[in-house]
Parts: sequence; structure tokens; C-alpha cells
Amino acid sequence: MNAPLKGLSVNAPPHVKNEKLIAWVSDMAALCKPDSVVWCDGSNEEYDRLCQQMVDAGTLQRLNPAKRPNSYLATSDVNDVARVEDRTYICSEKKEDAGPTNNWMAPAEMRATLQPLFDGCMKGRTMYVVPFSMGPLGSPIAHIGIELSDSPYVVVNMKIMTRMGKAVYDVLGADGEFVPCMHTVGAPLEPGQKDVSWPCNTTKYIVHYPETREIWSYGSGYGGNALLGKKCFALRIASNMGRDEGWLAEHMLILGVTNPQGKKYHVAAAFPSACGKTNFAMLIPPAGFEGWKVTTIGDDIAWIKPAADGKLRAINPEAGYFGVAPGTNTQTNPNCMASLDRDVIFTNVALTDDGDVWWEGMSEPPAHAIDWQGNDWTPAIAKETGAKAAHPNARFTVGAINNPALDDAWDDPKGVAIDAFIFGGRRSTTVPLVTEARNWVEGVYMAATMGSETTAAAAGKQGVVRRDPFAMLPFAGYNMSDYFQHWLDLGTRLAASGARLPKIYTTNWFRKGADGKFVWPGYGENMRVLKWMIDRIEGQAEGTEHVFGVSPRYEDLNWKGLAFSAEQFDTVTHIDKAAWQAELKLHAELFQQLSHHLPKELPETKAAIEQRLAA
Ligand code: TSX
Ligand code: MN
Repeated sequence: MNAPLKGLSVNAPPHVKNEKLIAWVSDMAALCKPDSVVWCDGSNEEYDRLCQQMVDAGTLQRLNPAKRPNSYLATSDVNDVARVEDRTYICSEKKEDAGPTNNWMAPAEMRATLQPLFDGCMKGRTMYVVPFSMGPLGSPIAHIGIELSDSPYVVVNMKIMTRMGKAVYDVLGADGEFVPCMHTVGAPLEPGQKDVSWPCNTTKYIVHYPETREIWSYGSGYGGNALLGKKCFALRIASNMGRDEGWLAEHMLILGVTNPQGKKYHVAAAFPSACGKTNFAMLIPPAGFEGWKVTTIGDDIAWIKPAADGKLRAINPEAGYFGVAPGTNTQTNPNCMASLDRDVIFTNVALTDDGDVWWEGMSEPPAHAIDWQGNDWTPAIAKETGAKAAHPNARFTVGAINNPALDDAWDDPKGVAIDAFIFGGRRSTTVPLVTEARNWVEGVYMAATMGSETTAAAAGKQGVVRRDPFAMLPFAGYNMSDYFQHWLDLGTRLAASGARLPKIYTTNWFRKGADGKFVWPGYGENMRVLKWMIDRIEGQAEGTEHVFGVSPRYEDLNWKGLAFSAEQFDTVTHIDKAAWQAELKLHAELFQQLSHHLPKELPETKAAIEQRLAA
């Protein structure tokens, strides 16, 4: 029996049995007033049909099938090119539950703000109902979302980035739980009004209600603002679910490492933006590491739940990669470049004269291209005006199955057992190449205090250290100090169960020499650091203990296949006491900002480091 519907009839197909879902879709259709409601099935036919529709509308360009089969280029509105952090809100009942690092508004006030914006926002458009699973369908670690969107670009990206389609309704059943994800580009069409190729609104809101587990996104069609399964659900809402239910939703890649004996380990790693997460997730072992294999489970997000045996089991909630294109090439990331051979949606890269794509740092520049804003681009124009062919935040959307290094267990509903966590920063000084935490609390301290120097690409002054605790600053859906406490509590709980906790490491590939150049070769050579970590897990590598952990000495790493001197190694590992005293003052500033609910273990760990520094 259908419950009485408040809104219009939305003609739910027979396989949709969830009354709560049907009622919600009806209510939202009544609010947004689309011309029609389409229940997506996630089929390839549907994908092809929507892409063709967008080609006809000018939103997508089909790339040359001989060069880039089954691939498209989208170019966005010039003011809709990135996540909008200043328009992103955590609307918890209490302000303190959002914490000092999130924008907050009272839920009632936000609902009153959004109501008139959403009223009639889909006039002249189609409302798509997009069912998706974050994580392998039916996995005990996975969760279901339903996104309502008036953007076909969102639908086709969600098809690549999530497990989207009809099968989700079988898992959802008649009374299963789902996270409602409401999205509009905020550009209703009057009768007869001609559409633009990238509809959006200058007003934007990316809103999360953590208590009721809802997402409302208004005015943007781009990436994390619009593909609501990713940052909004899998990080901001899921971090709340994880805190309440005893698990972790993290901004982490997951990789597998298999040694020449065939023993396999799993590592989850958090890095702030512009540290090469996707590159690390797809790392190819260098010369000297014959027989070693690195495989990708995920490149951006990890959901990690304690299993009955006390091990932490992790899944990648996503099914594809929404990665930054500029800088990606066959040297920096051969596996990624191979992934992009076909079946890709590119956004805001340049179009070459032969119907292919190009971006800065991909290869030798073409003699001529159409840049991401539709203008002629040549190397001469670039030299004269500084015009970029691709936007610095240009993206590719591609399915994980295209990755030649995809891990066999990437889709395993049980997930993989995590052996180590890595927290990496981007620092030209002070922080050594790699350090192992002596215990869980010391690891949480490293993660809480990690930072990145701003690069030229980011707004603001260059070379300033921005703290980005756990690489979660823009993504924690609740108070950051409570989040630290959750990590500490989890460690205590796992230890009490008698389980061996994953080891925690902090890395920095970005130390510079006196000449201002990077000293560590990075990329595939990071395998040398990864091997040391794994050897440590097995109790088969030495290191030297210092003020805040354990780091390898020169002789503790395998240097086969690389000319890297002990002097160079010293440049990337030495600990400057004065620099660390200054560093700890910056940690104090962070702790001051986060003082409400800050776990006492963090200032205690800081005091212990200070004591060792003074000794
Ligand atoms: O992704 C990077 N990684 C991790 C790779 C597994 N990048 C790119 C960061 C921006 C997205 C790196 N950049 C890494 C790194 O380890 N290291 C560096 C710094 C660096 C840059 C260039 C060279 C060496 C180090 N070498 C030459 O240009 C020849
Ligand atoms: Mn990310």
C-alpha cells in the first residue's frame, strides 16, 4: 500500500519499494517543481543517452573516438570550477558540534534560507533520481544514498564515481536506510528560455545536517559541490555516522603492497591537496624493487570499520577517480595515464585540434588548442598572457576498472585489513622524510598537527604552513577536537580487545635543499620508504629514536637502483632543534584554536616532545 503522497505523483517504478524514499521524492518534486521526474537505472544505455543529450545541448563535446574512445569534454562556467569552502556549512543543532573549523548556521535558520531558493528551482528541467551505494553493494561497511539532481552531468559522473543503479533498490528494500542528497544547479528555465551549456547560480550553498544525515546543495554543478556521494556524504556525513557507530570515514587512499615472497600488506594514507595522493595510490616500484607490487584500492576516501577479530577493515566507498589532470603524465603517474585512455569525462581541460585533450604538464604543448574557456590557445599566447590551456583544477572522471594497477580486492565487501596509516605533509623544511610513531597517541599527535606549505596554485601567500589535521580540515563533519577524541577512543578500544594496532607514520616528500630544489626524488622512489614501513611491521628494520618518533638511518633503507648519498639523506631527515622549537609554537597555536574539547593527550604529547628537545 502506498502511503498518501503529499506532493505530486512521481511514478516510482515497481522495483522501488521504499515508501520513505517515494514520499521524499514526492515532497522534493513538489518543492523544486521540475517538468518531469526520471528514475535512473544506472545502465550503459542510460549513460550513453544522457551523454548524447548533453552533446546536443553543448554541455559535452565528444572526443575523437580514434584517440580517446567513449570520452567527453565538459567545460564549466568560469565561476564554477572548484569546491566552495566558504559556502559549505555544517548545520548541527549546537554550534560547538560543528567546531571552530566549520561554517555553521542553526538548522532552522538554514532551512528557512534554503526553502525559497529550492522552491521552483527545477522549473523547465528534469529531476533525476540517482540511487547509489558508497562501497561494494551490500557490504556491511557500505551505505546507500539517493541523490536528486537536475544536472545530467551529475548523473553520468555519479555512474562512474559510485555503484549507481537499480540493484541499489534491492539492498535498500522496503525500509532500508539511505542518505537523502538534494542537489540543484539553481537555474530554473522559463517557458521558451534557452539553456546555457553549464547552468549554475552565483549563489551557492553546500549544506549538511549531521543529526538528520541530510545534504542540500544549491547553485553549483562542479565536483565535490554536486557529486554528493563524495566529500558531502562519504566524508562529512559519514564522519558523523562513524563517530556515532565506532568507525572511521577518512580522507585516505588505500593501497596494497605485495613483497617478492607474495605476502601482502594494506596501507591507508592521508595527504592534504597537492601532495600527489593519486600518484601514491598508483605507485610503480622503481629499479631495485623487482618482485614488489603496489595495487590500488582507492585514491581519495576510506571507510574503516573494526571487525570482530579486532582488525580494522577498509573499503573504498567510491568506484572511480575524480582526479586533478594538470601535472599528470606518463612519468609522474603511468598507471593513471593508462586509466585515461578511454571511457573518461574530462572537465575544464583543453581540446586539441585532433579532438583529443591536453593539460599543462601532460606532454609537449600542442601548437594550437582550444582552452578550457573556449578561447584559442598557443604556447605563444600562453607566454604572453599567462593563459592556461587547462584550469589548474581541471579534472578527469574515470572508473576504477580502467586502472591497470587495480587491486583484486578493491570491490571485496569485507574490505582489506589495514596494517599501517600514513599521514603526509608538504614541508620544505623541518619535517623529516619518514617517522614512525612509538604508539597510537603519538601517531594521532602527528596526524593532528600535520601541515602543508601553500603552493603557488593555492590562494594566499606562498610558503606559509597551513595546518590540515588528518587532511580532514575541509571534510570533518563535526568538531575537530571531538574527531581527535574519536581516534584516541578507537585506539583504546582496539588495544583493549587485544588486537595489534596498525602502525602510524608521518612522511614528507618535499624537503628542499639550500638551492631551493627538492632533494628526495619522490614518486616511485617512495617505495623505499614504504618498504621500510613494512619491514618495521615485521620487526625487520632498524631506525633511530628521536624527539617525536623513530626514523630510518641511511643504512636502514634499500638503495639498490638509486644514487642517493648519505649527505642527501641527511638533508631530508635531519632534525633541527631550533626549527622544532618554532614548530611546536605553531602546534600550540593550533591547539589554542581547537581548545574546546581538545583531548588532553595532545598537549601532553607536545609537552613530552618539548622536554626531549630541551634535554
Ligand atoms: O605526487 C607526488 N609525489 C608522490 C608520488 C607517489 N609529487 C607531485 C606533487 C604534486 C601533485 C611529488 N613532487 C613528489 C611525490 O613524491 N615529490 C615531488 C617533488 C619533486 C618534483 C620533481 C622532482 C623530484 C621531486 N624531479 C624532477 O623534476 C626531475
Ligand atoms: Mn580529496
